[in-house]
Amino acid sequence: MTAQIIDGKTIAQQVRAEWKLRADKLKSRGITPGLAVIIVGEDPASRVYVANKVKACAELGLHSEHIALSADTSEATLLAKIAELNADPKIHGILVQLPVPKHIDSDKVLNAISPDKDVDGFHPFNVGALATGNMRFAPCTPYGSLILLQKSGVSIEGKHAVVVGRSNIVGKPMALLLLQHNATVTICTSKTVDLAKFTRDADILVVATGKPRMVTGEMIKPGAAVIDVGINRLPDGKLCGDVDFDSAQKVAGWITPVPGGVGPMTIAMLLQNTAGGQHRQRG
Ligand code: NAP
Ligand code: LUD
Repeated sequence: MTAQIIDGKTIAQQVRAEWKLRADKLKSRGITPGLAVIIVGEDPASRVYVANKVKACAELGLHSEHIALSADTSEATLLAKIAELNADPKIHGILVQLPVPKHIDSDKVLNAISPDKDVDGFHPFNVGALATGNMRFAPCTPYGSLILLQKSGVSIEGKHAVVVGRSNIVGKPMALLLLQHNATVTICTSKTVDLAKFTRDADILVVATGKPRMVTGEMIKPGAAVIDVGINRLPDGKLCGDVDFDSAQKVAGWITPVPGGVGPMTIAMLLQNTAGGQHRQRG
């Protein structure tokens, strides 16, 4: 079997085109959704992602503010900036790109963003809403991964979904979204004993570990849908996922490539959360 490649770039483009139409309609009613993206420090990958987010906003005709703060910015300065944006009526979405430098407490920062402008879906209020089945803003990367499965015709209900990784930004919200769609969900971590026993039983396998090519074809159930969230830069400068694409694609039924899989969806879902969530500030 050779897997069907899930083309994240094309699907992200479709999502963006749908939201362009809706953003145009909002504009004709005098509403321009606005996103503020804050980056602290000089991490090259983060800079690329943030620049792409701001560019994507412009393409949709959204208002955006790109706030680049130096790596030595104090936590207090960052919190003051967030407070200012919370009160700014032009801004409907606020995102602080992670990671932030070590001297800043990321939980404190995420808690400071108004839950009504939390387009990343990382505020505990929105995390709780997702966990109780009352989704408001879903985190962009897992939400985008869910859309990839749905748009590829992968059925979720009653299927065994295995999520490898339990981070707050990917693994945990991914598991909650799959559960919400009636999958039977298993979450694996670095402490899981005999990982392959679980991955081999997965109809849907989502891998978000940050370990280059750690899931190989022999760990995958024939015909499974494999979502590779990982983005790793190899010494030769090339990107690779957490799944060994070459061996996995011979076994899987569907698979996302890296690049061109989940990454572009993260940005598309951010646009959706910004344009689709703007009503939360208009009462
Ligand atoms: P993270 O915070 O480092 O979490 C990694 C998770 O993987 C942890 O829960 C860890 O378990 C688990 N893990 C590590 N090694 C493992 C192993 N050998 N077996 C089983 N589980 C293992 O990473 P993250 O933020 O979730 O990101 C994961 C990957 O996705 C990274 O490559 C990142 O660059 C990428 N990413 C991509 C996007 C995108 O838009 N495409 C967005 C976000 C992240 P413990 O909890 O036990 O330590
Ligand atoms: N922090 C994210 N930190 C890192 N890949 C992203 C990402 C686009 N607050 C906050 O944006 O959602 C976030 N919110 N994240 N990430 C990772 C994570 C954050 C990662 C990849 C891409 C966003 C992306 O466009 C392209 C692809 O996979 O095809 C490749 C881009 C390249 O480097 O060539």
